[in-house]
Amino acid sequence: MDTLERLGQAIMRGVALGLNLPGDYFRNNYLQKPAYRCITLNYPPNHEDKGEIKWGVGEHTDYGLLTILKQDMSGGLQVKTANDEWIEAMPVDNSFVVNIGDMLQTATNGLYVSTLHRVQNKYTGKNRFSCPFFLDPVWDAEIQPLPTCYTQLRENETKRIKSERSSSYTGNYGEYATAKFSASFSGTK
Ligand SMILES: O=C(O)CCC(=O)C(=O)O
Repeated sequence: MDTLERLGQAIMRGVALGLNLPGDYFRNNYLQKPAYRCITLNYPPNHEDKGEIKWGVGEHTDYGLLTILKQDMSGGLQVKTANDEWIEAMPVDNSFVVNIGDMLQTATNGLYVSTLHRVQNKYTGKNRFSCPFFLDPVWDAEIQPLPTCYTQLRENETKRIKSERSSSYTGNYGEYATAKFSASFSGTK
């Protein structure tokens, strides 16, 4: 966990510098005590049932700043491009996938887009395992556009940013995460 947190902080340092902010900006403002979580996911083999595709996890974005994902070599992770096309994020041995989360989209005023993704374990006939590490802001962080991002809302933003989700959201991260969690799991017991 400590190593992954250090990796996440290092990536966020690069993000800050790329946004013309001091390298320690995220560490000092959002990640003093990050709310990180690491979970292990097991996807049973997935076959089409009467022509209906069964998703191991349906399309969604992650709540926080970054997700650092270790997947096994099964394949099946798909991400949506800016052209609204689903593409396979095929596993590369000894590597991580890094997904942008909703809070980084909000903080950059839509300059960086949170990654819509989904999983279908359909290639190997065996269980698929993955291990995402979610690097989220401190629970009470106020999330709003960064000082260097007020005017950076790009004209070529994708439709999905304009229409939904978090780029219009400002407020407390904990409230956002709780509301999104409740909406995702409403109706479940
Ligand atoms: O298992 C995967 O590859 C993706 C897991 C996932 O949906 C997530 O990290 O939010």
